[in-house]
Amino acid sequence: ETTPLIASPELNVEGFTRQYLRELTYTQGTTLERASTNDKYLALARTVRSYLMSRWNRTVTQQYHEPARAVAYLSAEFLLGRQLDNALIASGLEEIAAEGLAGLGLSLDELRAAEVEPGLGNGGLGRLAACFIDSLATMNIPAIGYGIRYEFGIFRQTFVDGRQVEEPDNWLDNGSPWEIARPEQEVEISFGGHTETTTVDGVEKTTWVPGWSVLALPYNYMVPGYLNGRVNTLRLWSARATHAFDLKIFNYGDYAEAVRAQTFAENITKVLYPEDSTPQGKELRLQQQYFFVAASLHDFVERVLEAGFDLHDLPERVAFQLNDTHPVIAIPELMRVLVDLKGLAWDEAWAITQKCFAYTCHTLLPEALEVWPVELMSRLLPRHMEIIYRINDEFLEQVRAKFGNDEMLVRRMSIIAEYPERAVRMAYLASVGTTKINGVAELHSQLLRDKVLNDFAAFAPEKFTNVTNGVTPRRFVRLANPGLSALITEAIGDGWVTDLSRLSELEPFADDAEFRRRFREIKRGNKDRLVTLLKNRDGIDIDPDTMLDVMVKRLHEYKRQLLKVLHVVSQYDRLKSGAIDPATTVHRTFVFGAKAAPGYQMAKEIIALINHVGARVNGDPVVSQALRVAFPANYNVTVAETLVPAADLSEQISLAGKEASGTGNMKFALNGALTVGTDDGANVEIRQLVGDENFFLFGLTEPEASAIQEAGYRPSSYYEQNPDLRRVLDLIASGEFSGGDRSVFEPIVSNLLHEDRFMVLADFQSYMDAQERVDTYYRDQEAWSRSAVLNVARTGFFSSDRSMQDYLDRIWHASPVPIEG
Ligand code: DL6
Repeated sequence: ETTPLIASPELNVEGFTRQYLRELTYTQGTTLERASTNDKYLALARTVRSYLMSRWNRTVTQQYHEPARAVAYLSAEFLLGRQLDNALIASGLEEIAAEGLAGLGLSLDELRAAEVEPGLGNGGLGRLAACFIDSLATMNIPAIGYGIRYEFGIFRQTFVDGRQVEEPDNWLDNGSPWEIARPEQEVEISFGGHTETTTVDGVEKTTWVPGWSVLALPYNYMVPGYLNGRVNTLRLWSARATHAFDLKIFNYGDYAEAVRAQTFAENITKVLYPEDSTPQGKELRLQQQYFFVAASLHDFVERVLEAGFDLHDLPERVAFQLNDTHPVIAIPELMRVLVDLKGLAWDEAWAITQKCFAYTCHTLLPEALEVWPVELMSRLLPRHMEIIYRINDEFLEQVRAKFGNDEMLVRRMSIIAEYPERAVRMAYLASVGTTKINGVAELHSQLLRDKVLNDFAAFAPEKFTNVTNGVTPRRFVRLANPGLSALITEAIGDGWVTDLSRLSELEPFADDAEFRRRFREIKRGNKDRLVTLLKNRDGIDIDPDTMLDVMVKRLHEYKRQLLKVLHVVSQYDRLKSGAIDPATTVHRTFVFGAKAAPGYQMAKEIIALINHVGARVNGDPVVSQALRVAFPANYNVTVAETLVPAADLSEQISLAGKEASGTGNMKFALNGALTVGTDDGANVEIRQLVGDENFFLFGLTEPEASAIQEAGYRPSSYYEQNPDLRRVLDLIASGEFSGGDRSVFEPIVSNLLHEDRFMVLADFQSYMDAQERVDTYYRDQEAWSRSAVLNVARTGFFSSDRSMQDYLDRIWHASPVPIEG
């Protein structure tokens, strides 16, 4: 390239202020006096962006010619959270910006609050993708994230009479300063039609004759490394019609018909599917998946070719990571590109494809494993269906060769399910078409090998590995918890921000009374920040002098918010009946945050129950002296950033063997909350690291739960045998929390008594006992804060930097490339 890289504005208060006023005046087109808060925020975002821009250009330029292997992370979700703060710390601008703005009479805090977070994900899976790209940039790995630019992200939740109501998330309405559209790099993506096979010189050649197509328009987002001068790219695709509209029909006067094609095309990236862990199998969803995957592969492959590399070397250029099954259609797509478009022989193409892809599974629930009806796949992607059939035929031949003609086994392992309808099992396609398959915590990876994908593990054991999840310490400690960050830095220096294992150096400070006092003071300050947030945002009053007992995560039966509710109801009952004294018991605030998938009825009932129990608890003059329930609506990344640092107790209470990993559990422990949790997901590793004495373990283990299920689980027997449990369930059934109406929560109670798929009743007593231990321990604030400090000191393992290093060592085999200059 011949264009000289223009240096960033000067990194000082004067340089910053000049650039800010330039952005406000010339880009935003306003003046300090006239500007709205949004104007001021947008100018600030663009100012910060301008500091990173030359580094971004340098990274892109260097990467283009870079022979090093790059990581391409394919994910239908990237739950980014607000961008401004992260860009500020990554560019080292935090203090300069605060001072520069103050000089203009503006408040950084006020402007940062104006940013609407991009909610382009449902929960853990999407947030994990966002942590991973942050870590890759910080670790200097050449990497690109590929995903979907949903016009509407995860719905905004409100409560009406305690029930969830969903509203559209129009996050783009106030402008989107963090994205840059690249219309000249748009890609045409086809669907439908049929295939044709011809024989040329005795060689069969199949071509796809698509029925319709749309354009994929890329938007680039910067992913700045922490103070290292690398700015990677997140490329999100947006759908456009191939032709704006039909002018002939328009002129004829049928305006609606004239824009029909456009509306149809743009629907593809209109909205994020709000189902978490339970795919709905909708046609539009498959369109979304193929749309972003085909555009991303095209984008990457063409760049590799343009840079002068050979397609046979593709595996040396890239590791495509499939974030769950959502992007798995990339496997037949790459085969189509290599065989049909680039003319490679099938076997050659298959060897390349298998080497390029790796697959991460994020679930253990059978219903969460995506399957697509053959009928739909054939109609929408007829050539891909043919390719999948051939992949399957060749794979099953290998199965027969390895295991003999065990037709039961062959049927079990077939990528095509025959029952209840013919369907493509995407997790199986992923297992066959990749070089590595990983689970997201030790226990999860073990259960994948032993249960969910056991046949595949027997077939190709070397493919299976584990990478325990992690979270980025930049966002979830450094930014979210400035007080604790400063204390840690004072004690051990600031190296922990990019090497979280250094937190272990804090261990001796757990025995230092003054350190613990300051730690408590910071926790108390964080609670004060939460008090202000909840008051201003939700009109909720909480008492910062109570224990903050927090359960925030998607609402799902397996996560067992119901078990938490049973605990709250039990405490309510005991306070009301005088069994415990409100003056002397440990005072707690139970904080819930959870969205339910709009079509998940039971989850929505549970939300209503939490809100109704909360209203009763908070409204009772006796009970509310000791207990309060707070359930702020629309829990999101921004709320998490204030809530997590304030928490005392982290609730991680899924039935063992159901939560793949969890990542909230890591964020809480890193911020010095103690966990009450089951032996599930990454809780297992958290407990091993922090030590049994600093963790409140309860509940069945996975083998115990499985054994009870196999023997025939009868939840009502627990009800019959446990008078405390009986009182709690009877109280809910009595209408105590529904204005006397016994029918309102009857479905919940009846489900617990007769089905209870996630064994809430089986774990009830053990959970109550653990909560007793929590209360006792909390009374000893010195002991509690010692444990809290040890939680921080011993959980450095859960940095997403470490996860990335594990992926690099075990799966990607890519290396850091510092950005020059
Ligand atoms: O790996 C990230 C995250 C885990 O921490 C959670 O335990 C798991 O439930 C979540 N999985 C999903 C499943 N989606 N699908 N399929 O969101 O992944």
